[in-house]
Amino acid sequence: MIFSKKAIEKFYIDLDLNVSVLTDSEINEIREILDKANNPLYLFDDDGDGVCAYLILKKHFKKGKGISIKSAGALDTKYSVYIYEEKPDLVVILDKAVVKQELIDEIPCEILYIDHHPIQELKKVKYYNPLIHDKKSYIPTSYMAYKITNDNLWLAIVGCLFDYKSPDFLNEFKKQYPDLLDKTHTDPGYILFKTELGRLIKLFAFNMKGKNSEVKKSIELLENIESPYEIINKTNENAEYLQKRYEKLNREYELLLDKAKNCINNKDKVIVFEYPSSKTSFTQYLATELSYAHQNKTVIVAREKENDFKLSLRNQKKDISKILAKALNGLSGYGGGHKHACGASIDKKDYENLIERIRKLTK
Ligand SMILES: [Mn+2]
Repeated sequence: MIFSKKAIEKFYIDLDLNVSVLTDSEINEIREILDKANNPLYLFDDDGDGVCAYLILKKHFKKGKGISIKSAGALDTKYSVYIYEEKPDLVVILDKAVVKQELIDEIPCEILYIDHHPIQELKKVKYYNPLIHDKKSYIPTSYMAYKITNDNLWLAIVGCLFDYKSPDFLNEFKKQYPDLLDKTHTDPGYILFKTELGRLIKLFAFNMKGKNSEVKKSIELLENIESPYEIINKTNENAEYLQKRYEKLNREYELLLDKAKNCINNKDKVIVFEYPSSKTSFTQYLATELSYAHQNKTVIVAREKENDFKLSLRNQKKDISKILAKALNGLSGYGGGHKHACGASIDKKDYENLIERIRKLTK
């Protein structure tokens, strides 16, 4: 039997409706804790999903402060300084793949950890992860933030699509913002790389990059943006600043993308692209874009950093997280993530070996 494209898309959307997110009691518990807090400190992953999850919660509960944490590496005691400075009565960790018990042990207040990376065993944390209920689920953190608040649908859309997920409320978004997304589009890759909405998502993601002081300013400005049109139509100074920063970083990104495209060998099933640490890190976004354009290939983007390479790996068809775990066995490195998108760090001495192993395992 041959299914029409529409029927297939509908099937996937229906499937989405059945995934378990968090339970109602978990959602209520989070709401109660956030209602009660006076000065929550949010520590969020500095990608599109992390920042949107933060913005959704901050805008709804209207209190506390947010600090973006670099994606590469764990949330560890390096970050204790923020706890001492801000003296929060609640810490909310969002979208961080790895959190160290040593940091948790130093935090004197209650901790909420809301995430969708592989499950971690931690003590003294209220931990919310949809994988606990359904290990096949793929629910971005901004999706959960939206379920907690029922506010700022557009931010949830930005966050989910950044994480390559078309959520079940995409149709609701199309109803509310018909000029931002044509109703036929559901493919996250298409929306990300071929539409105006995709450009908005990129603006959020790229504003989390570059100098710390500039990232801080971008976060503050984003907290005061009320609608996507403010940014798209540059209706105020804040929006202009965000657009300017985006455009500057995007020029850098486009150059890198061109370079990467020139490295692609049509016959090779693996794309490997390396770039130096002197440049801004575009590893995640670049890997996703290359993977969308080459859906039958494994994509590895590697950024040189001191003695290591920081990698982003993508494969739209195969379970790259299993392949990565196997390939890392016995090497000086670590990594993990989701089924089709992973990150890793590897000592330079083992880098070539790791790439060779991934080549063999993805054959
Ligand atoms: Mn995420």
